[in-house]
Amino acid sequence: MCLILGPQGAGKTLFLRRLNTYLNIKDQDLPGVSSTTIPTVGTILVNVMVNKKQEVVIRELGGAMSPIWSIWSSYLKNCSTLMFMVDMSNRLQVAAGCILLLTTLTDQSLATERVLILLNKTDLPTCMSRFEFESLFRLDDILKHTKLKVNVLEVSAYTGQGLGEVLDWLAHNVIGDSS
Ligand SMILES: Nc1nc2c(ncn2[C@@H]2O[C@H](COP(=O)(O)OP(=O)(O)OP(=O)(O)O)[C@@H](O)[C@H]2O)c(=O)[nH]1
Ligand SMILES: [Mg+2]
Repeated sequence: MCLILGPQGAGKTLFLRRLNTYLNIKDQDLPGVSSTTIPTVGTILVNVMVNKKQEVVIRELGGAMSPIWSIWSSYLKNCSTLMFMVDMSNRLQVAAGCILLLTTLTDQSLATERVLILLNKTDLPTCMSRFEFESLFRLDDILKHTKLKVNVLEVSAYTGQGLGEVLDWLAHNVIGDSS
C-alpha cells in the first residue's frame, strides 16, 4: 500500500484523481478532470495504473487528520511507500508542512524507506522554488543522517506537470507490492 500524506488543501485528492486518469488522457497539457474537490474526511483509496500492466493502490490520509497523530501514525506501519505533498504556493503552510514531514520521517512506525516528496501547485505564480524549499527544510542535512531513500519532484495536480515522473517512481518502488 502506498500512502499519501500532507497538510490540508495541499492537493492530494486532485493529484490522485489526475494520476488515476493520466494514462487515458491524450492531451496532457489540459487538466482533463474537474479540479473541484472537497476536504477528505478520514481516508480514501484510489487505484492507479502506473503503466499498462501494473496497478497500485494509494491511500490518502486527509490533512484534517494530521492533528490526530496516533491515527496517522498507525497507517505508517502498513505502508510500503510514502508520498508527502506540500502546497508550494502557501508559504505559511510550507513551513508547517516541513515540521509535519520531519515528524513523519522520524516516526518509529514508518515501515518504508522509500519516500517521495511532492512539491505541488508549481503552476501558481506565488509558488516557492525548489531551492527555497530545500534550504528551508535543510533536506541535504536530513538525508545525511537517515537511511531513507528520499526523492523530490515538482508537480502540478492542475496542469499535470510531473505526473509521468511520479508514475515512473511508483512503478520502480512498488514492485512486489500487491496490497
Ligand atoms: N492551482 C492549483 N490548484 C490545485 C493544485 N492541486 C490542488 N489544487 C486545488 O487545491 C484545493 C485543495 O485540493 P485537494 O486535492 O482537495 O487537497 P487535499 O490535500 O486533498 O486536502 P485534504 O483532503 O483536506 O487534506 C482544490 O481547490 C484544488 O483544486 C495544483 O497543482 N494547482
Ligand atoms: Mg483530500
